[in-house]
Amino acid sequence: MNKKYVAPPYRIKMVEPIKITTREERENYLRVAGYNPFSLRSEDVYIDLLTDSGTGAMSQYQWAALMMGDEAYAGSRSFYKLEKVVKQITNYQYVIPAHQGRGAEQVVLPQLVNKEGLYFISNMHFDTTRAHVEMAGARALDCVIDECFDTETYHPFKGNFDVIQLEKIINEKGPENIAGIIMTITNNSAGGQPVSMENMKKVRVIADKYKIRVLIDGARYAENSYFIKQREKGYENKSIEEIALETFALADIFLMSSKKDGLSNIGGLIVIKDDVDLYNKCRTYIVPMEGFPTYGGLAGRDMEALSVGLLEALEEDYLQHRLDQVRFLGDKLREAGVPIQYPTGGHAVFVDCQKFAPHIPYDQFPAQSVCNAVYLEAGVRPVEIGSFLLGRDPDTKENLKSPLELMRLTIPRRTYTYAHLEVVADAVIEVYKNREKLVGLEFDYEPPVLRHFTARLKPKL
Ligand code: PM9
Repeated sequence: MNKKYVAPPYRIKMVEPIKITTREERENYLRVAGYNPFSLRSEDVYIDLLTDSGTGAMSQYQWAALMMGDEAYAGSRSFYKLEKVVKQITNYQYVIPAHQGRGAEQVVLPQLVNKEGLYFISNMHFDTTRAHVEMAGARALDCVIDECFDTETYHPFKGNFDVIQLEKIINEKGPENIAGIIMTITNNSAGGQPVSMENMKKVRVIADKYKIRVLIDGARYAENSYFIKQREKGYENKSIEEIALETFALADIFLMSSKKDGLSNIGGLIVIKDDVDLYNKCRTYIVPMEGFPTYGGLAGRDMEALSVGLLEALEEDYLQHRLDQVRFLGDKLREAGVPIQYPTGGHAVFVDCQKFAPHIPYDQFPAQSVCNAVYLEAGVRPVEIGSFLLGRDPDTKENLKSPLELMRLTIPRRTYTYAHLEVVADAVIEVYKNREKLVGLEFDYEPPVLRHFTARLKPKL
């Protein structure tokens, strides 16, 4: 193993067998799945890189903690343990659990939309966040720096806000029409790319100037903090905990899918700095949506596992190995000439499919076509992040053209080895060599919301 990539700071105590299938079998599975890897059965997948959400391996300390779960409906001991950890990490006052990230979004976002014609502005909204913004009756605008869309050129913080554009949008729409600024850290949709502390501070200054609240969509805030430590001047000697605290100080609300940097298989968080009115509204609204405010859709044991996982995710040895795994796969692909979002981000390698399959038009979903080919090649399941995911304009109903057509090879936490990632690299490189044979896709069935999860497609011959 190349010394540039550190070995895991853990050893294996339990194994989960995975099945190797033949190409013929995979052709059948994919056809039955409507050419949408979301509809594959996981037992028909050899290496599952669909998502890093809830797919990581828990530590012995988390498994042990599960046994301590207090399953009381109200006032569970496990809730108070979770609350203490979250307050320690964030320095915020109010904590409400939710069953996962979108559970937190469905409770909080409608509270912030009190009239028609409101907007949220983000560096880049994640798809469920965008969906909840729109379902609450507002509109979601993205304003990330241009460098984000230039996949070849190095930039240490491709997730940064374009702060000039941000202020321009606020003035155009009117500050009274901006329901919130959402800092998505890391910026999932364009490569798990980090946002710098300097940039977040500038966003806060603008938000204060126009009296707009700031939300953190922080599913991967620990990875973001590690990038800040590695890449931003002045943070080399700060701990990840210190960087995280400084980050949270810049916002008012923290929404978390804790299936990522919570190192848990399920869970979400609503964390509010000091707005007691908002907290009370969320506490009321969560009851019919998710459950009583001391469990919010989680079992007591889930809250126990999360309390431990949140702290483990801040450990530097763990973060270094995690980001090295992603870099390892990215380096292998780049060395073979495969176009990827460079530098690699926190949780995945994103392959640039506009460059990979330029002969497939955006509305025939080039990245989805590459994902399917990689599955056929080696049983590896990637996911599309492009025009298929983006969906249609809510007003005109036209297919939106994504600025990037990406195949995401998402690395679950503490789950696969460098050897698995070599298999993945070989598969992608093989498909790349035969890329002119790839064909576009068309709909067989298109659901009205978040279509990429359940749509059925067929090759456009
Ligand atoms: N992200 C992901 O794979 C899981 C759903 S799509 C397979 O990247 C951010 C930045 C996310 C995110 C989920 C959510 C929603 C909010 N913000 O999935 O509801 O990356 O826990 O979180 C996924 P939940």
